[in-house]
Amino acid sequence: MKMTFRWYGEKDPVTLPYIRQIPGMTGIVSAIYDVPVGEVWPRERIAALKAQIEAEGLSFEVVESVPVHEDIKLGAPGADRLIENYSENIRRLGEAGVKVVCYNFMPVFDWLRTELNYEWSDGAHALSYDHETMLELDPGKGELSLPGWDESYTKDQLQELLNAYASVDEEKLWSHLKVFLDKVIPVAKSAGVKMAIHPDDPPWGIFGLPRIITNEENLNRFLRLHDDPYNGLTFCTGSLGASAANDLPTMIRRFGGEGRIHFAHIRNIKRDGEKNFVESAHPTAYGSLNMYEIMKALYESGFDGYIRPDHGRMIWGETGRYGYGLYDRALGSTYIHGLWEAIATERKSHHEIAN
Ligand SMILES: [Mn+2]
Repeated sequence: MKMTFRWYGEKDPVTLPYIRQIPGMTGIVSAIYDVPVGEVWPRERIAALKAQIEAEGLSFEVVESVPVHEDIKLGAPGADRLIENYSENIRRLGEAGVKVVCYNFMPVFDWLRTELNYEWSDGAHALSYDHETMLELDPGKGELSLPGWDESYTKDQLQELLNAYASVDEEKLWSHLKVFLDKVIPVAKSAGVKMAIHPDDPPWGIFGLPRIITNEENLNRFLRLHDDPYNGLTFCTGSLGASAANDLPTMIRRFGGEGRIHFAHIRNIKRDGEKNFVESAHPTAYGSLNMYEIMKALYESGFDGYIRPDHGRMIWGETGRYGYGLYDRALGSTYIHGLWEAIATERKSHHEIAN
């Protein structure tokens, strides 16, 4: 297990010197954020990012994300050229020493919440999702008012995109994903870069948009689409855990046991009913997920990939990027580290006794 931390570059109020002070922190997860989706990242920009991170004594081996252009997901004309650009990015990242690339295949929105400042009883703030409220925010119905998204698209752009997806159902999205994987995975393999798809967040379809990376059956279908170790998963506990039907430890043992989990996002959520949840503090007691069982399943499946504390709450007066403050993610990292140390120590002493 290699502990990492997501960093959004120069504009991130959380600085690299602070991140390096988190106990056990070894690496940074980042990306080139200002090159438009679909274009190739300049080699010198990748090299500069790497140098900046390594100057702080941290490694740069995980990229999150290399975003997939909507035309690839739509199977639109021009998808071939965009997939070639995507492949070129993977080649360049491999040359720079990147080992894992996280990406997702969610149409239009890569995460959805109804509130960015839900207040917990202790005064901490977190992101939350209420399904009834989400349905009322349907951007196809009227004004665009989606928290976190109303500045990313104009109303017209969004309507155009939603119209384009009207003819893309789940099966079409699967077939476009296969086209993408069949071209990109061989490139990734020769570049030494493991591809790790992020599950859909939340793991169900919304506004008529198809979502397919959602549950055990679909993760298995995804891995068989292009059955190669370089075609793997980012196992995001908060995303998959939003659905109570997902048995996370069982899924980790199954796919991790096959060596297909390359990156883990560890966070907890508190479910309330079938499709409502609030992001919680990381420890088991605060949410609906058993973090000890999750970490034990990762350990026992032989997980040796990258891990990061996923979203944290905003605490201690911190302000900044929703879900990505320093303090609560640092607490999460230390908690995850503690679980791992305890599990590893217990397993090793059992092993010594047995031998
Ligand atoms: Mn995640």
